[in-house]
Amino acid sequence: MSSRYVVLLTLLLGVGVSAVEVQRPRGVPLSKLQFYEEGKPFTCLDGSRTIPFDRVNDDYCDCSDGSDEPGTAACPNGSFHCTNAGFRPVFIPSSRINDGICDCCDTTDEYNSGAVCQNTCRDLGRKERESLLKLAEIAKEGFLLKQQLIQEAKRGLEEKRAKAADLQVNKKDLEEKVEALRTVKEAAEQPEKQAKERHLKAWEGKLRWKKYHKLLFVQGIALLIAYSNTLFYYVTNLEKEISFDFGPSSEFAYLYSQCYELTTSEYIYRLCPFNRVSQKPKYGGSETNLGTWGKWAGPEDNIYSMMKYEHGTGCWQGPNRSTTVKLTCGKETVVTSTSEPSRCEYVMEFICPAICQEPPNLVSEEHEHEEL
Ligand SMILES: [Ca+2]
Ligand SMILES: [Ca+2]
Repeated sequence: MSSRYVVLLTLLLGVGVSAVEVQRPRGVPLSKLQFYEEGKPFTCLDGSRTIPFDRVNDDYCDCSDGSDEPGTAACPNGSFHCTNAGFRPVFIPSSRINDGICDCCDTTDEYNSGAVCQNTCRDLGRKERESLLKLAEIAKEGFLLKQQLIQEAKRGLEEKRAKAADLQVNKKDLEEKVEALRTVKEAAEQPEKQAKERHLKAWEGKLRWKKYHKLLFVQGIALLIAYSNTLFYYVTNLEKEISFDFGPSSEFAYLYSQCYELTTSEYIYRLCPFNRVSQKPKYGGSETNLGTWGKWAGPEDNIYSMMKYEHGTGCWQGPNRSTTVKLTCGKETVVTSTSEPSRCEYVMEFICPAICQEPPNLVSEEHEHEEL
């Protein structure tokens, strides 16, 4: 069938192809048009043989790769190209040509089956553009939020680093003092024991306490030791926090020490980023650990797109529970779904602005008639 006929048929059927239709054999994409020269012998695209041009689309399979029948169902391995002007071009297996089911949104696969197909390409294209624009809008707002998060994280972490460095100095100093006092305290608690250390002798010598003085002194030291333990704990936590990988610009730092919940019909899931994931039955029952913070686990080119939480509560006769958290861009920070695609391995979808990338300019990306 000549390409001229295809165009004529299309016009007669009134499917309204408004784009400039390049004449070509049915089912051939523009990118392969050069191999189908009207009137010249055709060489199968795999090079296996050369045939006269009138055997292209003659409904008889001549090429082993199916390339002589791009527009009929004659070859079992052929593929048909729908131009789908207004939407996305697509290849379908040639067995779907004239099978009575509308596969191409431009209706071109059903040219001889009697099936009544509506051209839905423009509608689909419009919907796709609308949803892309919407996504771009979200990405844009998310990306702006991310810039704020980066600024805040920078300030926060700088403060914390300075504080940690400061406390580190105090900690050393305090450690020494506490150590000395501990010895004094122990000695004071055992007055009958002969003091052996020099500084202890000095203390004992200077202060001839009565019993209750001694008691007060011991309690005071105990308090001081408790205080310094709290301080050590605080410093250790602070150091732990600033040692986390919060992303290239610390954009994920705001998630630290936060928790996000998702309630399903049965469970309450809880994600505490950089800490742990858990699951608790909605109507009472104990919590199950679905994994503690392991690492960033996205693909090499986007490593911050996934988090891995490992070594959760063991499954009966199975592995320890673990959770993969998939991050997608959005204005809010929220867990949107959880699932258990394979036993004891959970997947959590998590939206947060920190993962947003600078959105591309969509206006320059309109490609209604792009060909594959
Ligand atoms: Ca043929
Ligand atoms: Ca079809």
